Amino acid sequence: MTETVLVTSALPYANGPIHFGHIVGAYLPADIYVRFRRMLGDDVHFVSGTDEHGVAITLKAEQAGVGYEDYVDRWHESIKRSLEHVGIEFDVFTGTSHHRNPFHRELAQQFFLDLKAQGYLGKHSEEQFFSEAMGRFLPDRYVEGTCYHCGYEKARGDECPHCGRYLEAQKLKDPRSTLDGSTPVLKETRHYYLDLGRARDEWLKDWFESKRGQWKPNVENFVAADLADLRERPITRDLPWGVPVPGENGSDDGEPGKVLYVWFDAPIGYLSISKQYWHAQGRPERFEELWKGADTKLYHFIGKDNITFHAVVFPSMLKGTGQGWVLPENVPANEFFNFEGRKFNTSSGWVIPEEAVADDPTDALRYALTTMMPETADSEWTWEEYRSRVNDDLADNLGNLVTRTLRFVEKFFDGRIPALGELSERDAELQQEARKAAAEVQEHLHAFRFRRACQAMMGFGNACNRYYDLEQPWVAVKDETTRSRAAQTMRVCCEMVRVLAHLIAPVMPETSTTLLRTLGRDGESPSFERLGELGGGAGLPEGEIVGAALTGALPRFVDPRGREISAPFPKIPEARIAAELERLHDLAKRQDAGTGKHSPGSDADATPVAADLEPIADEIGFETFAAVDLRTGTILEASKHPKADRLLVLRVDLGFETRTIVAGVAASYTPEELIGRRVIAVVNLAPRKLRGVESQGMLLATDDAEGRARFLSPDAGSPNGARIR
Ligand code: B3M
Ligand code: ZN
Repeated sequence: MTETVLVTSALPYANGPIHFGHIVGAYLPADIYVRFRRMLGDDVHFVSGTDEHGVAITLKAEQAGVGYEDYVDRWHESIKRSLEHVGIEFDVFTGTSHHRNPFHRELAQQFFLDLKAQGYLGKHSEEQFFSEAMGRFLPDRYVEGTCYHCGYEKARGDECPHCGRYLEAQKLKDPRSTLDGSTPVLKETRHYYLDLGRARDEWLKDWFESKRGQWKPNVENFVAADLADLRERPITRDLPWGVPVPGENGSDDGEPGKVLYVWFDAPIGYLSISKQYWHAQGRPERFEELWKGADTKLYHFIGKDNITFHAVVFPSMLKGTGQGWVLPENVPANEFFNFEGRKFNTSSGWVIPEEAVADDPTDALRYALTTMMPETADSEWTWEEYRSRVNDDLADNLGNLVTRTLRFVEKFFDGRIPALGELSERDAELQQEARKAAAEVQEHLHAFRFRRACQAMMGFGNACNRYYDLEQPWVAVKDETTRSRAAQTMRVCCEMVRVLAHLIAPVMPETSTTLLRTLGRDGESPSFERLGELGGGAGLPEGEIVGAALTGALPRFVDPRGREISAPFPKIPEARIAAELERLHDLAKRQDAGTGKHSPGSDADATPVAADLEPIADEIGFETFAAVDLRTGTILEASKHPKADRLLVLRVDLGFETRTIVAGVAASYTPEELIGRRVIAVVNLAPRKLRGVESQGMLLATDDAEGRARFLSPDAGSPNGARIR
């Protein structure tokens, strides 16, 4: 019986590039699952898009000096391209900001109003840190102070990295804002709260119990722990960017200056993106048919850090509206994926560079990533493992079978598929293997065991190669009396290549298509139906020319970029891996030096490299650079800011005048040591008040390995006021 299936992949934040850690967590498994369910004939709808709200995006756009919409647009495009590069094919991929998806705001507001009408929303005031310098509330994680558990001085408002405890920001000692260095004040603000406790008591716990044993153990354990300690959660924020809190009539001014918390609106994005799609298709009714369908099965593919929101909070929202939205059937979350022993980290460059794999077949990447997937525990990408999977599994196993079969048929049988004769015992055994593999692959994919599914595919490839070796067709073909046996062997091998082409389709869709085309089965849709049946209506037609779609005397393969290659999966040479490892080794050395960590063999005298290398900013024209007026100067006076511990007030001689400049360097320099210090100042920046003192410029500085500010100085000889160019 076919099913209606909704598959979602976590909406990536539109504030940075996506790397293989994300891909292997939530996108590749979803894409494989979608392709698999389609092979079964199910009606599948695959949705994702970018998550474009939240405080991080708001701040980053402001820091970059770009409008919120422009900022998210840039990352939206970049993320979309990266996902396409690994062959992730969504039905729809848009996002949650209003200009990209006009359905989102309204639907998120409707959720809010429905939850409110059902009595799920409370509203009350609490004190929150507020930066007077910036005129805005500070999210907990942007407040730093001394931990009230362990005394660690750089604890964050939401947790202490030293003792690992969760903190209540309001209780931090000596709080300071990490955004502007000011000492924040506590200020009252009113927010809406989602009553998760009520959801748990009324149905959530029972619902979860009913899922026990069906979800992955890593997910079940996580949710069980969440349910033990479930309280109300604030779902609004004081921010200028997001979905405005709606008024009763659905207007945008329910609470001026407040928006819905990003984790409230983001999962609604799955629905609003789908709604947008069906409207564009001219079938708007399809949206609710799917998302309220009694028989719809909903699957959320996510990484482990998103479990609570998808398995506890979002279901509570869906059900709490009383609108009959479908609840998730399963939340097959993955664990974390690392890269050569460390966390993926885009800003420090600890990622697999795109150019390092740009020439590899997409399917080689997809396959290798799938075999390394962090399905039940954290796992990692290593270059050695990648090389083994490509060389051993794809080149020596799958590729070898395909190449030698096609070449043999080409050479000895005019490239035509030989007739099918009586099955020998060995033929029948292999046929059994094919049926078994088909059953196993399906079983594993159904249970989200993607790694095991790959093993079953390759296990079958091995069985085929063994068959070929035992049959020795190269001997049989030489003798007239056994030539028909060689023909039968080749017929069986061709049939098995076809079986493999179907089995690998969810993981390696391009290769599947190429193989089917090679066997003259252009356009055959991958399926598990009657796999293993040979000839007749199910198998290959006799006399069909293999390699027909390909060129040259011997079968050739064409890679995704249209280049001819001699085998479907070229081997990765050892030297390539060595080069990648060397690059990482150097990077690790520099990073460890930068963070003051001792690494064996590191050169103590070498200039430390920034621990958190920032990516290079977008290219600018010379005019943009020239528009910044930089001058040399000398600090004449320095004193503490009367109201902000982080700030120093400096008087700087700029040759043409002396200016007051406020700098957030009190943690890095004493006022005394700065007097007489040569500096470089930006002199055409609009003046800005910092905690009541007007700053008439900015001094150039960078950070040292400990994160302390270091001023830049001109070489001796340049008078104050000289222009820097
Ligand atoms: N954007 C967090 C993340 O990218 C968040 C997921 C939203 S899914 C609705 O990990
Ligand atoms: Zn602590």
